[in-house]
Amino acid sequence: MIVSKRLSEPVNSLLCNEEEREIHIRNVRRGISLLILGLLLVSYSSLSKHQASAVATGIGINKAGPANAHIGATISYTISVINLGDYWIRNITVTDRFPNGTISTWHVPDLAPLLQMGHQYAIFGIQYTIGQADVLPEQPPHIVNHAEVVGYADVGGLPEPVSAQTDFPTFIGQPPVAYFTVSPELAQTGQVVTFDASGSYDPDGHIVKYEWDWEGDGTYDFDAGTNPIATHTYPLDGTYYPRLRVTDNDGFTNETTRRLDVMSFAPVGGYSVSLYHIESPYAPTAYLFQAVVLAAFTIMSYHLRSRIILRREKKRRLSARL
Ligand SMILES: [Ca+2]
Repeated sequence: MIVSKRLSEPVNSLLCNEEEREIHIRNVRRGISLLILGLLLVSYSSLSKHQASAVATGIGINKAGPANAHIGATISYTISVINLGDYWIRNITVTDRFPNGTISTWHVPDLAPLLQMGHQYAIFGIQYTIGQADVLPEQPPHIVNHAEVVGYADVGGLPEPVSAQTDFPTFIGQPPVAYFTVSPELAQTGQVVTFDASGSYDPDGHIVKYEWDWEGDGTYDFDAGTNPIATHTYPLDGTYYPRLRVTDNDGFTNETTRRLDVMSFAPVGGYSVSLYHIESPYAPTAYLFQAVVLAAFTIMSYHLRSRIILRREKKRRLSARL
């Protein structure tokens, strides 16, 4: 209304003097400027309303993956692309990038026009082994997986570019180190064997769980909680490979195993002695043996052919043979 009123002023002032005429000319110019500005505003406003009401386009990208991982671990991410509008989206390219420059690209089929927004259309899975170079220097240490999708919404035959991107962080921790000792290292059947995992540690946290697999058969038999020391008795002789699994406060685990020989002692005249063959790094050219006695014997000498001679005060001889 203001614009139109000022426009009408010059028409009514044609008979004014020269000075008034210049003023009116300036008013005319100002009025025209305001008119143009007003038209621009009206055009912009109507255009915005048109876009909001009639053109519903858009594309989204979501990603899922592990929140925590450690260097050397192979992790999996999934990427889903979502049509946020009611139009076909064509010529779609999904690009996935890690900090070290590893890039994966997918060219995917058109996204169909959908009756409802937010429909998830495609899922891609990628596997990735984390390297030291991937870790960003910020604290806490993490890696970022960047994914983006670009395409064109087919709006009345006119391609309208659509795109979306996302950054997915995975925090990097260090796994614990599993270590334990066994006492005694050569056990008898029925003897209580003590397992001590106090030497286990976590470089960037602490251990929250110790688990034991007594036979090394892959099944963990005992959850010791936060107690690093446990005991077990083997009823049968044999060679076992007890296994320890430790879990740290980030949920990372580590395992280790060691050999344990459990022997039945054959009594020899009221005393007993056993001889064990221990794995040797020099085999088969050299071997290691260990003798275990159940009484207060003193090993006086070892004979060839894997034979040992034991002697007590009474000079009684015992021998064992492999
Ligand atoms: Ca840790």
